[in-house]
Amino acid sequence: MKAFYRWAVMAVCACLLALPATAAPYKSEYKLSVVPGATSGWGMTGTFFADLVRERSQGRINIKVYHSSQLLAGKQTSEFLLLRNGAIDFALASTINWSPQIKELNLPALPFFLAVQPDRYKAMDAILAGKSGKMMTQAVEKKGVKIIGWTENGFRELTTSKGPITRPEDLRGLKIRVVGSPIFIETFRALGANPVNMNWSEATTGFQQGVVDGQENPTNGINIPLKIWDYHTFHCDWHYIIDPLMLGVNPRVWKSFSPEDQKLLLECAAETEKYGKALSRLGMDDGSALAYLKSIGKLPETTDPYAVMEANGMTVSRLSNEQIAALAKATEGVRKDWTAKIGADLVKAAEEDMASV
Ligand code: X2X
Repeated sequence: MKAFYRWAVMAVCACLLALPATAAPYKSEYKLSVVPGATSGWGMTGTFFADLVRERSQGRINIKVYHSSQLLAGKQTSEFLLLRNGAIDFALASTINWSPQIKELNLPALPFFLAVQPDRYKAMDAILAGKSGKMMTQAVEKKGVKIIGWTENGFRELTTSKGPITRPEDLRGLKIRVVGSPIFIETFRALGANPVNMNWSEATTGFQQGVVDGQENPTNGINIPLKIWDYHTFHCDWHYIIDPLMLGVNPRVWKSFSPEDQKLLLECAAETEKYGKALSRLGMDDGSALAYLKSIGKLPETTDPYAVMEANGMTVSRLSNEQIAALAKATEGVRKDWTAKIGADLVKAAEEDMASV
């Protein structure tokens, strides 16, 4: 009898070893994380990607978007770790929220680094297409998440309830809500403000209750969909940093897709890049965003963000180059300290990429 069992176990093992190595079956649902809500430009971009993938894969790859930090228990800076360990399959994520784990991702948050460029959108595109963009992608992949594309949440503009901001002096003593990432605290302290960390999931309540005097977020992506004018009536167009978005995938999930499906996902990511950038730049670039959204039949109702803000009672301060230069000067020390933390080679590569346009 014993011999029989031994034989049976060996036979089963042999059969298992002889089985062809088939790929793991696809999941019935892949979870994609997005920090803000479904009506934000970022949220719409996440939905665009998921819909496109479902359509092109004829339903084989079913990505469900979880907006409003639902998969993160409200803690946006834990997203990278949850994606890496597989609790989340995909994320359309801001460099800001992953920068506590990946120091290179602080590059786009270097204050006034892009704002002083002759064409700030071209500068961003040059970074993503150039050596510095590759260096950021590699830094993320080295830490354990696959990047399949980039897009954009937009340049982050300041909104406040206490009066127009055009000079560093105007910010003195103002309580400003910022994301829980150290470079933000240092930037706003350098400007004389009093920065307060708050997760986005709690920020709107904070604005409502007047816990803070201001905040910074992209105009088309967040401020307009949120109707920021309900809380803050002053908008300062200072373009002080940009918020690029990454399309990240858990590497084990990525490997489970067939080569054809990996190609399909990369193609969908490339279209998502164009869509997300156009949404964020609409009414603020040379007209390319408007033309693109028109061409794909996805033009929003309003195409002039400045008119929308003014129609809703906001005072919009569009800063001159001199005013931006004065604010940039006040944050010189932050750029210097953070260049060392980010890596001088990466900052230099970005400068070279921007100079190439
Ligand atoms: O928290 C923010 O301000 C937001 C929604 O823009 C980010 O997640 C970086």
